Amino acid sequence: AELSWPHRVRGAMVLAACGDALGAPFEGTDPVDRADIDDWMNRSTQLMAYTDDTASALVLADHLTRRHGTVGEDELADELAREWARDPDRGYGHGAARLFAELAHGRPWQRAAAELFDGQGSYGNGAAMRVAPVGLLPGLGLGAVAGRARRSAVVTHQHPQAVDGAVAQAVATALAALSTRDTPLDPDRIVTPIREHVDTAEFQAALRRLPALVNGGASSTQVAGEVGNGVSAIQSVPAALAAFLRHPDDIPAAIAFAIGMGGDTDTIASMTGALCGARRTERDVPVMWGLRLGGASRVWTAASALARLAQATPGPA
Ligand code: F2R
Ligand code: MG
Ligand code: MG
Ligand code: MG
Repeated sequence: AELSWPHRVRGAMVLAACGDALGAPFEGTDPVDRADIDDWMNRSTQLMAYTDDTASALVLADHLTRRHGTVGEDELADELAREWARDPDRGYGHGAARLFAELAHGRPWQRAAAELFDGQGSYGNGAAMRVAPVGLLPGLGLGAVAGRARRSAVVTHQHPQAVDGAVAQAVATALAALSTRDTPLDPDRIVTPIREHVDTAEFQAALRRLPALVNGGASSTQVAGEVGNGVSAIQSVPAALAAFLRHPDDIPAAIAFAIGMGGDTDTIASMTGALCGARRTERDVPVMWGLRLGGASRVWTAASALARLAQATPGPA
């Protein structure tokens, strides 16, 4: 029988944090050393630290819990900036750090976020890397998930591809959480509904090639070569989705695949972790990863509160 919904919420939150912490030492490395990844993932007993990805996902999870699943842009901008100010050394992007410093000085998010990168707005994956909690409350449907993802994104990321990245990752998380464990996943049946919710032609195109790549058994290196492994949303979000679709029911294999791509490894592994955890639940997360995760109790507390909300709101049982 399917495990109940709250287990999937805790699975996604905990595995997103573990993916972040497992990928962090390799961030910016390309190519990565497979033996080093294997040692760090499967043999090390060292403490591991989560980064900005998890710090901001926890802010969003707490935000949703407090607001019964809704997103309030002004409040969220303030909460993200306060988390950055409290703990600025978690490896934030340069644009993100500059933005949060401005928000902390009282500048409105609308203007500060729009002015980043010469007025283009950030196309980084910062809105996608924190968005999983939105996808874990799919009771009102995928359209509502997409809308909340958009609202949660624009407070920091105004480039349309960054917003699409958040929408795609949130909808993917919802679909993973709604999927039946151990029943083979058809990549087309995941990617098609995600494509219905993204706006830009560029993001559409980046997603369109995933099913063929995944069905063709592409390696980590091949996916990175085709899709990219960089800090932009348009590369890293499809990369994480590919890692999940290649190994939807094997958590260590999916995380190794994600880190094996190189590049933005903490973020790709974290987004992969959210998807795998939403499908598999927290019971399938390797116990040693949870023991090694610094700040695990903060993750568990936020995840459990969100899980209680998920159970209390409409949606799958
Ligand atoms: N920032 C990092 N990693 C590198 C530094 C960490 C280092 N290891 C350390 O020890 O401190 N990781 C984190 O940042 C990514 C999320 O980034 P976010 O939140 O989107 O930030 P930002 O600054 O807005 O965008 C990231 C970079 O993308 C480039 N960029 C974005 N928009 C651009 C545009 N319109 N034009 C040109 N470039 C643009 C810039 O280089 C930004 O700095 C995650 O990987 C997270 O783990
Ligand atoms: Mg990070
Ligand atoms: Mg509002
Ligand atoms: Mg990163």
